[in-house]
Amino acid sequence: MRQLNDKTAHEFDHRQIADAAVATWNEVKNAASKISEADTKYYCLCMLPYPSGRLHMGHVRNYTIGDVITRYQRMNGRDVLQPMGWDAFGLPAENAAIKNGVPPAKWTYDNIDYMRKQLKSLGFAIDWSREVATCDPRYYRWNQWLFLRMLEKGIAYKKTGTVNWDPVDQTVLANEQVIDGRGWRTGALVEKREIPMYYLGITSYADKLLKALDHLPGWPERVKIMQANWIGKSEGVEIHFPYDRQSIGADGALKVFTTRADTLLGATYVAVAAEHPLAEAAAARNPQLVAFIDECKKGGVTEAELATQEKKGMDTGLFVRHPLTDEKLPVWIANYVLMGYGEGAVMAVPAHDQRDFEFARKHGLPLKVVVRSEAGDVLAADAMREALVEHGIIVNSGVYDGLTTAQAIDAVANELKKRSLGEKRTVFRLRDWGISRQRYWGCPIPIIHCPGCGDVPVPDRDLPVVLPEDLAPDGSGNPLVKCEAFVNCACPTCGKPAKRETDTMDTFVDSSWYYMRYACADNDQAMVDERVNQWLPVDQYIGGIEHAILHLLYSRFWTRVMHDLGLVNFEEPFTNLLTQGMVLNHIYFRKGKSGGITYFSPDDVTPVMNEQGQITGATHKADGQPVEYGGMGTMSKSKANGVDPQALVDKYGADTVRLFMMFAVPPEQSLEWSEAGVEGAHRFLKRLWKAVVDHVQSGPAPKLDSAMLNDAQRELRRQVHATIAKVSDDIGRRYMFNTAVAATMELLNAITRSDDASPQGRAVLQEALESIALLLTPMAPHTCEALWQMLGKDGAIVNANWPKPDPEALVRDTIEIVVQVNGKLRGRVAVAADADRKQVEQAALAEPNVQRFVEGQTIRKVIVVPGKLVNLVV
Ligand code: ANZ
Ligand code: ZN
Repeated sequence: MRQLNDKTAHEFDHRQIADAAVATWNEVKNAASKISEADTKYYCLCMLPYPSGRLHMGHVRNYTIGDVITRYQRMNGRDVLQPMGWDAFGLPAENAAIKNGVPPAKWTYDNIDYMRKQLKSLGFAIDWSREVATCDPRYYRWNQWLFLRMLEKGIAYKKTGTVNWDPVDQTVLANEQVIDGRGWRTGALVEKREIPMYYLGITSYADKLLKALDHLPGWPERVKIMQANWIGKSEGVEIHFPYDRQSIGADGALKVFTTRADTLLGATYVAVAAEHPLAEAAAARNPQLVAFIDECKKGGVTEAELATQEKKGMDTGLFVRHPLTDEKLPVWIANYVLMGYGEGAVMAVPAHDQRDFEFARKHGLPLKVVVRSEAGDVLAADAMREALVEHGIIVNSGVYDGLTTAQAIDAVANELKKRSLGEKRTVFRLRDWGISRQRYWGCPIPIIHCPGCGDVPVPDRDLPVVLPEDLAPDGSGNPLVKCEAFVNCACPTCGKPAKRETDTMDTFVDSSWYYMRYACADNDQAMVDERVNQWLPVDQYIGGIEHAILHLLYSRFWTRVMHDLGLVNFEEPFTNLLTQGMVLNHIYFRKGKSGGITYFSPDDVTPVMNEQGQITGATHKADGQPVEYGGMGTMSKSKANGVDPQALVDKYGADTVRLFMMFAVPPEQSLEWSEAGVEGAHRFLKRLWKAVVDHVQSGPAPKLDSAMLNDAQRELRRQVHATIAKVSDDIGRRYMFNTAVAATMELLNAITRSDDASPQGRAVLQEALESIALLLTPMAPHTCEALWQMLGKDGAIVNANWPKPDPEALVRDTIEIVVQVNGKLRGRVAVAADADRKQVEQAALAEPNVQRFVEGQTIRKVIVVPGKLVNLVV
């Protein structure tokens, strides 16, 4: 055990305290994770950081929450695993390389070294022996291996996909590199390009992923809703519109998907996506259409862009036939129809669909009203100012008139089925997961392109396909393409010269299973082993809400694939999920003459407040000129309102920072940064420190004898045990770390108020201070380690047992309760004044005379009059 020196024993010197605590923890191997019996394991996982260079406050908050839970569970006797790793591939490393010429590998590994040190300085009980970096070939080898297994099963496949193309830099851009439709570096208008890419068939798991959400009670409701919406299950009808032979010149039918088959008789045209085969067929005969289709293909590919763009369209001159009336309907190309959803074609019902309505009005297409609202009249098409989209009663539709929307959908679907022109169908909004990225700093896709054999999977024995680490991108595309040593290889099948795939995998692949690898990080023979089944699923996962959809959905999918391949025995990776809130700070800015905005750090301005103490503006410290106040917002570099955790750790020590984070608000809420709050946390630790120093100065306390306590001593002891009960519940069950800290603060107030130097007074105080130290260990472990030593305790506090409330100490006062059996007085019992029904009932049944009267009988009813009597009816 590392001893504190004399000086430390009197002053609260956070550096010395931390050094001594860390030395102690290293000796007792506090963070080591070993599984003994499966039923005591507890896997506490925080989302792994991207090694951007320095920790930010969001990391500190995330990892402090994880560490509090970890330490609490360990003190409660669980075999805890808390690992850490690095989500180390990705674009920022390439951007840094473009800026400084440093290869992404060096930049990344340097950052990892620095951030690892930072994490260690925060005192997290991380088992570093399991560290994983996703850019390490020993890790990504298994991405490649599983990709090949998916390829064998047909879960991974190749098809053409659309990417953003920067025509000036001649490179593919990630979505986040497209700003207002232009390349981030060149400002050139971005084009869409079709290139071959690899996809993972997540859509074939869509239904399972959706249904299983109902069996994740430990997940926040809003995350489950976001996932369900993303999966986007839609039940509707597929309808076939036979081709008009004369105009199209071929047999066949245009398929559409609709959720409103009840409006079929209101369809006045059909619309297809620009990429639809019918659009292409029409364009072959009409150069104007070619130009229009090209125009549609320009612009971004994100959904937000598609939703907001102007509704453009063009008539193809082709017709299809209405499946029920045989009427001729024109085929239009419309930019609001997505190729990737349903059939890439819609039956347009302008009277009842808003997009169709806007489109029809713009292009002079007719409206047919076929639904009226339940209470209302049939609307006149010409007078309509927007579509009537609500469900209602069918009109102007012959045999379907008078049916409700739901009834008509069924009737129309039946009729279409009879005619073989359609049937009910379920479609998902979820798309297959395109994993090809035309980027250097990622996991190589293990495929070799051979002129003779085609696309040949790299044989397992040749894995990993190692990414050369000495390349530095310069902005003009993927440097792998120019790296002959990487590209040129022999075909594994025929041995002739061939070329390696230069696309790398989406970094979401890396984060889809890293949490499994921690359990078996040292296995260089297999992706996973039995230890994964022992530790997993993760008992508590903690991370930001920004990962609510993609990361969690991909991880759930990846886990199911591994389950179906027989690699793991669980289907869902994360049993409980906690999404912590953001860390916010004040935003200050000035608008420039040309409209540009300059942000200022809160450190560089003096706020101006109104009478209510609210900030209304500020002045800049340097020039004294006014600065505008933008309210509270997420800490970010772009808003200049970040606070560097390192500066705070250096100034106040890790425990202060940890304690402030936990004390300010419950973990799911956003946390408003407050320097005053940090100082408050610091003062509290100093007060606690002083209370212990004062106490131990009079030598060891005598042994506590609860029978000897006076009223005041009993009351303080009661508060100690009530605090133990509350903090245990707050940390262990409710995750209300803020009220847990508040309860220990109140207890410290009670301690400092009592000034009892009698032997039993000091004994109670000793117990109280030991308890506070134990209860605060999860939040402020360094300080509590020192306090434990000062209080004369053996062993490391981080390995001590979590305290249990003494029920006897909790009894506030006893009162006498009358016990009746069938209304007759049979005894009196003493119970705690605050005893609940159950306790009162139990005390009554334990009374010997009462027992004689109820013996051998079933108690049919128990009537409790609180504070007065119990009547047992037999
Ligand atoms: C006719 C209709 C009439 C529609 C009506 C709606 C209202 P959800 O619920 O999201 O699944 N749709 C189908 N495929 C499309 C595509 N590829 N691109 C754009 N829109 C498409 O939406 C299903 C509805 O979205 C379908 O029902 C179709 O329009 C449209 F009064 O068909 B509806
Ligand atoms: Zn070959």
